[in-house]
Amino acid sequence: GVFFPSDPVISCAEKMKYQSIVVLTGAGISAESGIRTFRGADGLWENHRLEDVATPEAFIRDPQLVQRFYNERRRQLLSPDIAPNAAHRALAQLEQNFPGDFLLVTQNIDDLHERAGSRNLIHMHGELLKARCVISGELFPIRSDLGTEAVCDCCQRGGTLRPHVVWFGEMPLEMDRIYHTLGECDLFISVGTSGNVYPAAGFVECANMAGAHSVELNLERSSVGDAFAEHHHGPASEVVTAFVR
Ligand code: BJW
Repeated sequence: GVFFPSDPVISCAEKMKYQSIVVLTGAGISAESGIRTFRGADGLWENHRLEDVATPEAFIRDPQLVQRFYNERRRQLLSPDIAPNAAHRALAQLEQNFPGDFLLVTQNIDDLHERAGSRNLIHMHGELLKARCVISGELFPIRSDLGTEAVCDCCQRGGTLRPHVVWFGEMPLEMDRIYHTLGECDLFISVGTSGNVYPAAGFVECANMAGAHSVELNLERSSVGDAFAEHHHGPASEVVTAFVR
């Protein structure tokens, strides 16, 4: 339906009626910051489908290709023209002002939520600015190119560092904590995700089963749009800002 940004959907009084909010975000929230989404018209990278670079099989087959994909995205994320937008800031503000429990679960591997000031945040698909040793599991900050020959600080061996991201077929991170919080939330808000990738696409059903009110904020209706009780369609910078005002 038509959404008037002047309607304060979660007004101060509204906010008080909820005790526990879970917000799920996807690539759409970072689109207006200049970071490409995955399944948009320009969703290909060097003519490779996402499924050809974001899998453990791809990393075994062609580690250079996969490292290049993430090195390029790391370079872009750290370029001076990339910054959080109004939607990231609005969620950080909501967290700060909300008196109850607040958890932000992002599928994004960028750090724009942190830069906007979000605190209680789970990166369920990992973080672009970290590398992980496949032997020890130890994490290392990485702000430049990761090479296939990089030597790991913990085991002093080459070739053990991989991007700290969750590929298809791998278990997303901190799922116990996410499901536990979903089971107790009374408001679930989904922002900028197409609803094509599980388990995140199923979170709305968990929230519904817990009796929560569910709201979809996205450019368009997502693949799991029917599961939401309330929808506001438009660019995240507008709909999120208006919703949490
Ligand atoms: C805007 C906007 C603006 C644009 N404002 N909005 C159940 C059924 C079927 C399959 C499965 C299932 N359960 C598991 C699977 C398999 C698989 C899966 O889901 N496959 C599907 C493709 C069918 N899932 C997995 O493998 C997951 N693991 C798992 O389930 O483990 C369990 C297990 C493991 C082992 C044994 C047994 C069980 C892992 C999924 C990992 C996903 N990884 C990626 C890559 C991460 C690293 C990287 O970034 O490179 O994560 S894939 C990619 O998709 C990335 C994203 O986080 C994820 C979601 O994408 P997102 O955020 O929704 O982006 P888009 O582009 O799709 O959508 C953007 C939306 O924004 C659109 O709607 C736009 O309209 C909108 N938009 N501009 C507001 N300005």
